[in-house]
Amino acid sequence: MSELIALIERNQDLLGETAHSLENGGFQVKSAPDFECGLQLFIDNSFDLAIIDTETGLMGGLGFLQSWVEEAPEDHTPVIFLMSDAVGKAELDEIISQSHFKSRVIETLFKPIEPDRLTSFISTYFESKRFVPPKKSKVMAVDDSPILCTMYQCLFEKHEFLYEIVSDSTKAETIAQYFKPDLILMDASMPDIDGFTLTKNITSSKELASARVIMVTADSRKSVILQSLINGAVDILNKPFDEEILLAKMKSHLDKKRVYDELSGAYQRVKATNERLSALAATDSLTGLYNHGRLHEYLIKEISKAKRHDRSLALVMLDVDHFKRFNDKYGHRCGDEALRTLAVVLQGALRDGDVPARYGGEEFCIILPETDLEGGALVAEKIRNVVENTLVSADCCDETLTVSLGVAQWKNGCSAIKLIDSADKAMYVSKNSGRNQVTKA
Ligand code: GH3
Ligand code: MG
Ligand code: MG
Repeated sequence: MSELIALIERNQDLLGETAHSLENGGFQVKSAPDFECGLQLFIDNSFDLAIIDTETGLMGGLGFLQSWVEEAPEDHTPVIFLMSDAVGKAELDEIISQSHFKSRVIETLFKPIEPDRLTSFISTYFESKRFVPPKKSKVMAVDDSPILCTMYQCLFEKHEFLYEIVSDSTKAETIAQYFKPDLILMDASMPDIDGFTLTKNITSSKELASARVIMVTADSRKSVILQSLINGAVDILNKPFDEEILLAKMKSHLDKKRVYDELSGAYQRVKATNERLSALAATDSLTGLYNHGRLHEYLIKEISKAKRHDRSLALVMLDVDHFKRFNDKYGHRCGDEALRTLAVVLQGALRDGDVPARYGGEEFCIILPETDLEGGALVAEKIRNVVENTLVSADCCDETLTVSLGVAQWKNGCSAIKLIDSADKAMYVSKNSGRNQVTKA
């Protein structure tokens, strides 16, 4: 997502050219020609950066920022001031350094300003904010030999790794759990617990599954190599080893680990976004209930379950009575609030497993698994009664609404569409018979 920039500039030409240049640079821009409109922009949006013209007198832009700081002290939008050269930079810096907002002002630029240079300055600013220095690699060595431990320590210090050196194999697992190494140099043969068992235990824990283990062993037999790999090591190094080769192996595996971490982080982010999107796609934004599309999917599944297990299934269709009149009287905002309240009432009146959905407009649908026509009619009557006695929106009115309902029971061979259709027809019978009632199909 591109950054959103506020641009408050009285000079119309500069405003237009700067906005155009910023948009070409990939930013989103919202602009205002004066401080009054600017304040409204700040109230309505959350900006990543604000460019504010101080205009002729110094206090214009600074005064504006001061009032915004008082209005929204929690907002920390960084600011670039645009200055005419009427006031010296030293004087301006002095005033800013004494202000409450000094930490937010990242730059003051003097006119004439070339829009494209300003855009490139801002691009560099955001790039530097996005830059995260690569983190130091964490390495761990497990070895009962004091000589090797000392040698590892010198090597890790020299190459600035974050490290842990463990000579007692019984402590290795615990230390690995809290240190979370990227790479482990594991001695194969140790008293108490051998390197194979440790490797297996460590790499089979979820948190350390991606840690790279290099088995260090004096035994070069094929069986040892196989045992190392089977237990989760990614490489083997034979003792005595050359320090350069050890370092080359370490770097190669640490590089691979870094790429793996980046990819798996990106995968997790994409997965989380997809989950959010599919939840959004399945729910109605006003009420949070399942939407029309999801209702159909769900109903088809419930019908096949009812068929498979020879169970009953009922469907209730509900339409708010005279809702147009309500909207006309109290306005759509209050109407929306009433629909939200109705959704809450529905959820409260239903048992686990019953699924309410917004069919569309002021029409709702409820799937009632393991419920027959009589049971469905009882649920519908309960809802009718609760709605009739519930204030729909304490904020805008002290009215209650009523609803008309139709109930249908699924029968073998009946499709989802047919079932909805028969509940709908029953609901219209309720409408035509005076509303605020339940009709069975
Ligand atoms: P009836 O008793 O015959 O159902 O009358 P009604 O006025 O409820 O029915 P009609 O179909 O004439 O009008 C439905 C109204 O519902 C009109 C429409 O503006 C309103 N409506 C539909 N969706 C929404 C919504 O999301 N928010 C609000 N506030 N109103 C909505
Ligand atoms: Mg209606
Ligand atoms: Mg309707």
